[in-house]
This record gives sequence, structure tokens and C-alpha cells, in this order.
Amino acid sequence: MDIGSVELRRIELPLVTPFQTSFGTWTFRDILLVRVLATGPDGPVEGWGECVAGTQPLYSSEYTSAAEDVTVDHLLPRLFAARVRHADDVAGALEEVRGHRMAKAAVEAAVLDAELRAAGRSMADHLGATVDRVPVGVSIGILPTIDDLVATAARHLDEGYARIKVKIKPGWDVEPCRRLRAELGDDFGLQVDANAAYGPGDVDTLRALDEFGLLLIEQPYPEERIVDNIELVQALQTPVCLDETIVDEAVCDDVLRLGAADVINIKPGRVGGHLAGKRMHDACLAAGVPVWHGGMLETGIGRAPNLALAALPGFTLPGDISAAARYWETDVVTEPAVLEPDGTIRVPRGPGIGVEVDLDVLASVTTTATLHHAGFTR
Ligand code: OSB
Ligand code: MG
Repeated sequence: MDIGSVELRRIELPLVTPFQTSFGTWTFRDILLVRVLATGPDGPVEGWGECVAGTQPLYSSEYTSAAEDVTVDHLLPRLFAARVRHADDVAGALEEVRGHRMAKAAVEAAVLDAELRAAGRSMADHLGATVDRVPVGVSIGILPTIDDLVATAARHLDEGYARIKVKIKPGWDVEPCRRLRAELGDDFGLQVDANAAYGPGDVDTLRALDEFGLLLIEQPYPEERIVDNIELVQALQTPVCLDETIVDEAVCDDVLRLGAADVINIKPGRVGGHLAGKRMHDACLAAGVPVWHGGMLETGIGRAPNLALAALPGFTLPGDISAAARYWETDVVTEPAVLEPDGTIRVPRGPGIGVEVDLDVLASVTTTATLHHAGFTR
């Protein structure tokens, strides 16, 4: 496969409901899409990748404009100069650029999609998926009142979701969990995500969550606090899961060796791509540490390859991969993800990411599009 050019497209898509976390509120997504235009053995082929960075650097240091900037000035010139033909070679070609893993992941995803489409092979097969459907949950943001939270969780359980995740922050933690268990019972999976809002001085509050039988508590402490996390693993009955801290395979390896987490959240964007995500899954499986697939409020373009990865055998907990309708009025793909009655979503099995981009919808939400030719490397 020969990469001729790469289109970078910014789209703006309103969320059906605002999503509030301990670090801020998202009312829309401002997303960078990467479209690789290539020539395969049977003619022209294209591939799509979605960058999961947020508009502002609040979840991590990456943000959409920085991702676009680094892609134009530093990633695409290296991709073109190395004459990359296979997704396996993308990470190596971009390696000398530090960080920017969400931007790199989007480039790799687009190359991989194009390569697999050219070969008529699905992402699920390529990554080693072992199931056709994956159990999924819903991540519920911080809401104005606990009554709102209980009603929203009840609605999602009625829809069939396999578990509920609740965003927490100091002052919105123990009572919301108590009310959810009191009003909706004990026989559904419940977990919480702090997005780094606590510190070692909050251990008593976090220990108070032990009584609710949570599946896990996600990222209680800031990204860099690995030793504090080791102590927290010892102090809590609730399994401790890391998201933001796991920035790449090396950190994941350290966390596994140190016993700094009971569970690992895998987001391909955060760790530099689906190929790194697969290797991380393999490492966690070998270490006997459960993993689950995180989410970044993706469109169908980002969700499809995530479903393929989440179909690997180590993903034993339901993923943050909800149906398209939980995020968007109109998704940008022609086969938006739907929830099956048993709380699962089907893994796309067509070539590449297995879903088609709806170019008309996409055009209606595009804010900018730029084309970058392989022949014009600087
Ligand atoms: O921490 O898991 C997170 C969304 C944006 C940024 C960070 C996170 C999230 C979610 C949403 O929890 C999960 C989803 O895509 O449904
Ligand atoms: Mg998280």
C-alpha cells in the first residue's frame, strides 16, 4: 500500500447531554479525524482514524489543536519521509517525537484501517478478537442532583447496560453511591471514576466507598502519583484501577511490577494506538491483571476499532463503549453502534474498522479540512 496523501478534518458534534467530570464539562466534541488516501493492490483505498484528545488539556496534556499542529508539522512529515506502507511501521517512524500519543494513535489507526481494507481483512481478526459481541456499560457524568443520577442510572439499566460507572469528585462520592445502592439494589455492576480528583489525605473518604461493593475505583489520584497508589491498593477493599497514569506500555509494566493497580483501563488513544493497546492487553493477561476498555466519547469512527480490541480475551469487565445514541443525535458512520438486549454491542466484522463513514453527515459537521501530500515533505 502506497500512502499518497492524508486529509486532516476537524469536526464539531454536540453531545446529547452535557458530560461533567471532576475536571470540567463537555457539551460537544471538537474532534480531529485522520483520513489516509492510499493505493492498494486493487486500486485506491482510504482509512480513517479518530483522535480522542479533548478541546482543552484537562483530562491529560493533549488537546485537539495541539494534536492537529503536531500531526501537520511533525508526524506527517516523518510518516511520508519513512515511506510507511504498513501500520506496524507507524509507531517506529514517529517514535522520536515525544508524547502526543493521541495524535500518533489517530495516524496509526487510519493507516491500519486503509491497510486492512486493502487486504479485505477486519480489525477484529487482525487484533485477535475471540468474541462477536462485547459487554458494555455507561459512564454517567456528575449531575445537578442525586435524584437525577438515580433516574439516569435506572434508565440505562432498563435499556440493558451491563454496568454503571459514576463520575465522582470530593463532595459527590459516598452519598451518590449510597443512594444508588439503596434505590436500585446490589445486583448490578457499579464503579466510580475520580479522574485524579483525590489525594492521599482522602483515604478515609475512599475507604467509605468499600461498603458499596464497587467493581473498581478508577484513577483516584493524579497521573504521576504511583507510590501513593501502591499504598491505596493496600488500604482499600475496592479494586483500584488506573486510567490517566497508564500513558504507555512502559508505565503499565512498572505499575504491574509494583502492584500499583488491581485493574487496568486500556484506551488506545492514551497509549499510542490499538497495536500498543493490544500488547498492553497481552502483558496484563500474562500478569493476571484484569483489563477493560475505556472510552473518550468517540464517534462511530473511533468506537468501531475499540469494539474490535475489546473483543480480546483479557477484557473481562464491561467497556466504556456505549451505543451511539448515548452520545449523538446523528453519528458520522452509516452503521451506528446499537445496544443488544443482553447489554452487549456487536463487534464490526467488515474490512478495516468495519463501518462506513457517512460523508454527507461528516460534511455537515466539518469545521476545517486540510490535505497533506506525501510528495511535498519538508
Ligand atoms: O476518564 O474515562 C474517562 C470521557 C472523556 C474523558 C475521560 C473519560 C471519559 C469517560 C467517558 O468516562 C466514557 C465514554 O466514552 O463513554
Ligand atoms: Mg477514566
